[in-house]
Amino acid sequence: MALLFTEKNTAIRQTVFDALNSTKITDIHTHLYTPSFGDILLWGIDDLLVYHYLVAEAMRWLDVPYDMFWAMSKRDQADLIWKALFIDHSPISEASRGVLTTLQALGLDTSSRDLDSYRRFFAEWKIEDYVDRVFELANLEGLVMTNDPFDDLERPAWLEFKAVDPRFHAVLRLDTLLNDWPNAVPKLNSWGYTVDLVPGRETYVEIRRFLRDWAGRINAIYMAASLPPTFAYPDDSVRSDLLKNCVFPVAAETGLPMGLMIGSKRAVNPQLKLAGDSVGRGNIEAVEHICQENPNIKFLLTMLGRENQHEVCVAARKFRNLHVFGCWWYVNIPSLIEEITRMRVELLGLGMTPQHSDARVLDQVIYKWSHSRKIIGDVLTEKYTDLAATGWIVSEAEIRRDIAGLLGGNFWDFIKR
Ligand code: RAT
Ligand code: ZN
Repeated sequence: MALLFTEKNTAIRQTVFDALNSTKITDIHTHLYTPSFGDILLWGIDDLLVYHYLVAEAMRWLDVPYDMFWAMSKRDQADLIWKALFIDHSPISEASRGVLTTLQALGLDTSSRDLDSYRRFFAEWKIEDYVDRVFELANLEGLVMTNDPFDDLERPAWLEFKAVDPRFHAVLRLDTLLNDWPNAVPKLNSWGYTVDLVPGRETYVEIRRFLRDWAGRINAIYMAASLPPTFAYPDDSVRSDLLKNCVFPVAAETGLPMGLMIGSKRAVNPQLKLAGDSVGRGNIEAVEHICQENPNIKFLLTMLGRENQHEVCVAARKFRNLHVFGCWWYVNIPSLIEEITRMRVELLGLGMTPQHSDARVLDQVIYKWSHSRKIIGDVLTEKYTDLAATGWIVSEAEIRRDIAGLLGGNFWDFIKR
């Protein structure tokens, strides 16, 4: 029979970490691509170094003009960032430490600081083998991509029907459609969907057809959009109109959940490109309204503002069609992952998905998961220890069950519900 925990935090800790380390993860939101899509799947030391989280940090030390930086080769940019963030200063930010955690896990000597030797290491790998190695090191079972049909780099790959690695699940990302309608309209028309700048009945029909077509083509497991802090619903915007008349009806009809990622303030400094987006506090009222109005649709929710995290938990207590996930982007740092995970456990118990990686570079799943696993483990150890103090006996099998839920099982249950 099961192991009993009536005291010792150390025994609990051991069991929690054994379970965490041996449970395969589904990473429910990344920006990675199936290897058959070619160069848009980023990996290796130079891509790790030019990650936009690090670009933003390096730019604070560099005085190179933005244009000049962007005109440089990836390798030269990486050299600059390496010098600014790893050599001239100690790499203690979360994103720079992450590079070192990754290199170390791959067996490289981080004490050598020998960037060229790291480059030689990556040059030896074939991507197909490397994907397997990274999955093994991160203990991933599968991951979820971000797939926007308006992305000119990605769209052709889908239209050519390239084989998708079954570990890579697709998500129909609706950012362009919902956040940039004036630019979406001419493209949709050129693809054979007859839509008007001022949407009406005919446009709704066509957008619903577009959503069904693409959800089917990419075999999407959910739809999603990142939304600004000002996101309101309902309001008199085209976005609300499209959500109400196109996205929600298709979600209801297909059973696909809709992912809401609220709080990204785009291009606060456009010269930083991808690194130039910021954060703002979002409105939980919009989420409450949406969940209330659409009890037959499932919603995934993550919010970017630290200030929103408490009300997110409370909202999830009110709506069982709402699944909270991940510590997104600027809250994906150890101090806040700990705070948010503890808060979620206290308010929602195990009914959520505590983390996703948001990896843009394949290798990042190694550090993002190793750092998060440690924090999730610390929080769970504390909570099971508190439980033991009440006299409740938790078995090892139950701890494993709970952790399997947190690392992907709850997400799949929600998707399939
Ligand atoms: O975390 C990131 O890399 C951001 O740039 C965004 O992509 C964000 O995660 C998003 O999904 O919009
Ligand atoms: Zn993302």
